[in-house]
Amino acid sequence: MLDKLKLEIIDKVNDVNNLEELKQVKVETLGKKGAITQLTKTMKDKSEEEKKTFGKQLHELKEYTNIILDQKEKFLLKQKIKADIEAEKIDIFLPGYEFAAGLYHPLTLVTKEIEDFFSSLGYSINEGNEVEEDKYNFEMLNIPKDHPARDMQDTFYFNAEELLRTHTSPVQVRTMENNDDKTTPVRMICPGKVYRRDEDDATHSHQFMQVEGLVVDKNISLADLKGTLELFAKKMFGDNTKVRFRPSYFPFTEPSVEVDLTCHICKGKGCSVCKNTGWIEILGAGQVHPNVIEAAGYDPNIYQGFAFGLGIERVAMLKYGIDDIRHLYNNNLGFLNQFNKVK
Ligand code: 2U9
Repeated sequence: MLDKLKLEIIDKVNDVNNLEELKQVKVETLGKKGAITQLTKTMKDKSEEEKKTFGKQLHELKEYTNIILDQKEKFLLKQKIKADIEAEKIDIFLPGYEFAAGLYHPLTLVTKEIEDFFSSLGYSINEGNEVEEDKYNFEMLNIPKDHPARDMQDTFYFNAEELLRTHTSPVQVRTMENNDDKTTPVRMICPGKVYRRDEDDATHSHQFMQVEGLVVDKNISLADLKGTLELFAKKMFGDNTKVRFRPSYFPFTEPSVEVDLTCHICKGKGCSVCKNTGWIEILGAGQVHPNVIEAAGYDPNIYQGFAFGLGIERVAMLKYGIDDIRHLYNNNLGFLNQFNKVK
């Protein structure tokens, strides 16, 4: 009788496919109402002789059942862990997520290119404050209080003395002023934001960026300025670019020039970008006015200099063919993503 039960238990354990089913078999055999437990309860009705033999066999069956249930449980557990691992398997060959690496704003690209060029000539790059004093923004640049040149740079004033700088020139004035010995040569550029009370349109903005440069030393002439700007033009707009100087006026330079480059689109033949002239005006420049050299504490009889200035937006617009300055300030990613995509 116990042999039959043993075979039944073996069959059941063999048929089990998972831990749930195994638990059920345990209940059916060794549980309170399980087959083996029920048989144990019949012991009390047996004779002493039967109790000995039957009891021994029943005990052996119970031990045996415990062992095969245990073995099966271990087997099923192993199988489950294996299946779990299979299900969780990470495919290391799946392509990863692409992170946007970020990219430079076109104004930053142009600024960096200008900085790289002038650094290579030994210029330092100086930054100043956007809030300036009338003294540094105008007076020390040979633009006294009643000077008509102030009208050309309609200004945001905080009060009679403080303003938003209208050009980066005060950075150069301060650099010269800070050179205590007044004999140290100056070779610097200053990129940065400037402010003028302009009406905004396709080519004007009340806030824009400039790079100005200044060289002060002995024996500096307009020839040095011309050579420097010629090299600069070729670097920014290509090796065949030519430079043309026209007389102009700035209070802080004398003589002053406006600098045109051959049009990089039509190579000088004439097109809509250069308004059929073949030339594009891009820089202002000149020999630093002796009054400015003197105001900063240098001796104008010994030291001369040249200075130049350009609008970064204008260079970016020409270089990249941008038709409205406002595109540069709108933070439209469709526009910005077109520049120097970093992968
Ligand atoms: C010092 C002495 C001289 C800086 C100069 C210009 C000519 C010039 C304009 C170009 C386009 C400004 O952005 S723009 O509107 N700049 O034409 N700037 S010379 O001259 C200096 C500066 C500092 C001490």
